Amino acid sequence: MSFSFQINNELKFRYDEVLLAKAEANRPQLATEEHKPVRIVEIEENDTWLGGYGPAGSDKKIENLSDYPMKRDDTLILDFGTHMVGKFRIRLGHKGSPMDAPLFLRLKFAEMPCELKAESSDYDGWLSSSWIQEEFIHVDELPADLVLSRRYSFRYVELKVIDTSPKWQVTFSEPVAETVSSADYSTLKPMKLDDPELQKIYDVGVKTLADCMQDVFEDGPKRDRRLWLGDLRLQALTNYATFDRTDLVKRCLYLFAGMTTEEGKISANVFVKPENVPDDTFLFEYSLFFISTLYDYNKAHPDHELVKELYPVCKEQMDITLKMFDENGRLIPDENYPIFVDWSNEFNKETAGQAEVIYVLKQFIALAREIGDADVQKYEDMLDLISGYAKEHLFNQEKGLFVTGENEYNIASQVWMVLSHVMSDEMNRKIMENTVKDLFPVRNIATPYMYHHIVEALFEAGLRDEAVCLMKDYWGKMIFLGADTYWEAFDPEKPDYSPYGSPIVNSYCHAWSCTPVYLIRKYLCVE
Ligand code: RAM
Repeated sequence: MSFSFQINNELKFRYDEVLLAKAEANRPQLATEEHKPVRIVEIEENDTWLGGYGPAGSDKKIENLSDYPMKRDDTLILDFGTHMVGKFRIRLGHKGSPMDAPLFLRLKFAEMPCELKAESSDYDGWLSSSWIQEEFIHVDELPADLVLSRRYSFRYVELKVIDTSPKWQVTFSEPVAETVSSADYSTLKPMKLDDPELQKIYDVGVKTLADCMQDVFEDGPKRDRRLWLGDLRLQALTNYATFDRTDLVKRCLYLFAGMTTEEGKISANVFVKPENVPDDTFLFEYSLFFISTLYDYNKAHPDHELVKELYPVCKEQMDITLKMFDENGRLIPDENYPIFVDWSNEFNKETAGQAEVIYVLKQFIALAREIGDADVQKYEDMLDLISGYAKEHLFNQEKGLFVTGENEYNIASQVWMVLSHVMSDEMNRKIMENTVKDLFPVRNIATPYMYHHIVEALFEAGLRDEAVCLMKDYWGKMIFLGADTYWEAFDPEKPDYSPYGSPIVNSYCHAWSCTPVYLIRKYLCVE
């Protein structure tokens, strides 16, 4: 995917009010909770933390917060102890002479300490700088309760006094984070693992999912704070293994189904505030993953009525996708409908894209059979053609690997072909063994989203030890680098990597990274 925005203003969307009313009816109640900071910290250079900065204890005690009057350029950092999603308030007082000038204050909210060290004025990435969680506020009269109206995603809050006056100082007391989520921990399926490392990986995954569960499955509560289809598919799978909020999945399915283009194409993401609006951005496989999400839902909670209701949306999308194949069954990619696979663009994605269609087409056929679609044979034939092309033209017998583009052999092609089960189980095992032998260690993969698929393919191919090892190396490394929740992007070889040109707008609680929970439940726990 190129680093550019898609702008398709001319596109017309259909709004299906019946489906959107059902999306509304499945809107979950959000629960709120109040949290207090656990300590005051300094942010210091520390190589063991992401970006080279970590929290360190301070001489200041949180219980004495109001005893620390602050003046021009003073800063203080509150540490809430773990990741929070919610609103922030604090009481402001003043000390010294009468208040002869307004207070000018900057507040910064950070999920990771390195965000506090980055200066927003230096930011020149391609995503809006307005995502940086920072407020500049004037207060004319003190004392006052500063109640910020926006929702933030953070563990740390930095209070920086830009100015008071030489005659008086500001004091702070009663900071509170009022968190919000639709994840209900009382419904959480408990998990006790013998391996403490895996237990930690599991628990951080649950926290990541919970903090992204709002009135839709958000991709990240810091950014983009909206419903993306590729993220939804993985969140829904993890949700079935944990909180099991079926209403939230249904709501998200109805939102996508209720707002397709006139030809039936499904957006990559939708906005729900202030009203439901589909984005004019499209990713090749994200559109398709609507079908997967419905298929997975029906597997977790069989619901024939829902399948019947949403099948026409699946069918239109599948038909749009199948038109992108030539008569031999080869996918002809369209750069205006990019195959995503991962944020990295350092590898060819065509074979992975072909495999993703096989993966989804099989699920689609299962849905078609369930509702008794008379066209099912047509789709079976397409599956044979597309799978046949993959086996005959893309698989190199000698290497035991799939090729892509100009004679390129990459991990993504193998992984998606294995996940699509285009080959036999025995062959899948060989392909992943060859992948480990010839293509590992993993390089130039930038997201937990793609690492998820690599680990899953290893499990599917029966390489359990390799799967566990990669999961520990990758998600374990995020924990080692200070993660309370998993990140949107992480390349262990380039920890400062950002798809957007600066880590200050990266999201450090990102739903598509919560999947070790699902993988552990599915492949390591025989319940
Ligand atoms: C980003 C978001 C989202 C992801 C897309 C492809 O904008 O982080 O989670 O699905 O990229």
